[in-house]
Formats: sequence, C-alpha cells, structure tokens
Amino acid sequence: MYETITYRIENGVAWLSLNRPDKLNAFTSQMNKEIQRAMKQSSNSHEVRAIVITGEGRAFCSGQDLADVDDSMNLGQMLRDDYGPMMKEIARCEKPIIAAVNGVAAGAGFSLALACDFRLVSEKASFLNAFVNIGLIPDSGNLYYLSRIVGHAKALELSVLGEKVPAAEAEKMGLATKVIGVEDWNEQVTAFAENIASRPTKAIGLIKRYLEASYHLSFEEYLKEEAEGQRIAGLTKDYVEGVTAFTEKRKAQFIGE
Ligand code: T3D
Repeated sequence: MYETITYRIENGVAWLSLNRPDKLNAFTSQMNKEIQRAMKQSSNSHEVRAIVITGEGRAFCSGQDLADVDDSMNLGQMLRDDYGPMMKEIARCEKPIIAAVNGVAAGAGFSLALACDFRLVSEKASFLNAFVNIGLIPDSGNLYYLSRIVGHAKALELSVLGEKVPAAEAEKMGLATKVIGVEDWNEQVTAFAENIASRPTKAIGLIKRYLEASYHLSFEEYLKEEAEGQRIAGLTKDYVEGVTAFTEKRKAQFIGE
C-alpha cells in the first residue's frame, strides 16, 4: 500500500515512518504523496487519536532528494504539486501530531518537523535549515512555523546561517518539546504518544483550530469564534466524562468523541 513510508495503527496512535534510510529519508514526489495519503487516512480514522511522524535508520529526514532534481525544474511548480498539498493535509489535521525526531531533520525535513504539534527530539538529533546552503529559501511552510516557534530574529538567523542546531540547543530555543536519551527513545516516545492519544481528542482539535485562528482575527472576532469552539466542545461525550470524573474524584476515561 505504501512504498516510501511505513504506516501502522496501535493503541490509538498512527505511526508514520519515512522509509528511505539509505538517503536519510530524503523526499521524493512519491513520498510527498504517500505522506499526504497517510495523513488523510489518519484524519478520517476513528481509531486514530494521535499521529507520530518519524524516520527509519539514523535520520529523521534530509529534505528534498537532491539526486531527484535538476536545474531545468520549476521548483515553484514542484512546491505547488507535491509539498504544498502534503503540508496542507498536515495543517488540516485536527488530531495531535508528534514529530519523533530520531536524527537529523534538514531542509524540508525540518519543515515537516516544524509543522507537527510536538517535537520529541533524540539527544543525537539535530535541525538544519539547509536551504540557504544550496541557494534556496526555506519552503514547505518553514518560515511560517519557524518564526512562530522561535521568534523572528532566531528564525532569520537559522535560515541565513544554515548551521546545524544540536538537540540541546534546540530545546533551549523552544524547538524541542523534550529531548530524549537514545536508550529509552522507543519507550518514551510511545508513552508520550499514548498519553496524548488518551486525552479528549475533539477538544485538542479545537485547541489547534483556535490557536491557529488567533493569528488572523481581531480580538473581538476571536472571542466570537472561541465561543463557538466551546459550544462544540461542550457537546462532546468527553466533556460529560471530564465533569463526571471530577465530581466522582476519579481519573477521566476519555474516548475521543
Ligand atoms: O522543489 C524543490 O526542490 C525545492 C524544495 C526544496 C526542499 C529542500 O528540502 S532543499 C534542502 C535539501 N536538503 C539538503 O540540502 C540537505 C543535504 N544533506 C546534508 O546536508 C547532509 O546529508 C545531512 C546534514 C542531512 C547529513 O549529513 P551526514 O554527514 O550525516 O550524512 P551524509 O554523508 O551527508 O549523507 C549520507 C548519505 O545520504 C549520502 O549518500 P552516500 O554518499 O552514502 O551514497 C548522501 O548523499 C545522502 N543524502 C543526504 N541528504 C540527501 C542525500 N541524498 C539525496 N538527497 C538528500 N537531501
């Protein structure tokens, strides 16, 4: 079903792993399309309550496969055809998305990690805004997300200097949700993902929706939207369960509905 990625669902978590380890999981057009398809599948599946994106082998993703491009290509068209639709599918997803950054995330691989809601970062991983090193601008939503996460000045610095940012430094600048040691990488990533998957999924989707909307609305418009969001959240079974569990002094068992 998929050739450039692997995909499985376990305990409410969809595990999407980029699978071209000999190329450090570099993107091809086929991989862009398969990620887009797997994201759509995850969004549509009731079983999925959290998504983990990671990489096989020693890298997370090295960005565009540079052996797969030539100077006659219209890069704008490539973005419109492949990267744009993939990034839009990720942005459209109202389920929590975790980048498990197991190794280097470079170029559009860095953009992919930035587009996720959480970044669990291996102590041996690094981030590299590699675009400028080959004369390009950061793409696939990179500047959009990066400036929101680390601020304007740091985003400009990382983009213009194109230097590797090790995990510890990434954590200090807010790029990493958590840095994890190599020995308990699988265990900690699984625990984090399954914890997120056990939370009220619909409310998380609404939090994502209104946080993003807050950048584009006046405060008055935002308050109007927020009231609508809370109306929707108040209709979920998880809201009823949350309040009931509180009054019964027990831990809530959310079902994602
Ligand atoms: O539409 C458009 O094209 C525009 C879109 C652009 C999106 C982009 O992502 S542009 C940025 C593209 N990516 C890069 O410029 C990063 C290139 N890679 C590197 O800088 C380094 O490989 C890394 C820092 C990621 C890792 O370094 P290191 O020393 O750990 O590994 P390495 O030895 O450089 O790479 C290992 C192998 O992977 C090597 O192949 P070999 O010699 O063993 O056969 C290398 O060629 C291959 N590889 C690494 N990155 C890519 C790649 N092959 C194809 N494309 C890659 N991006």
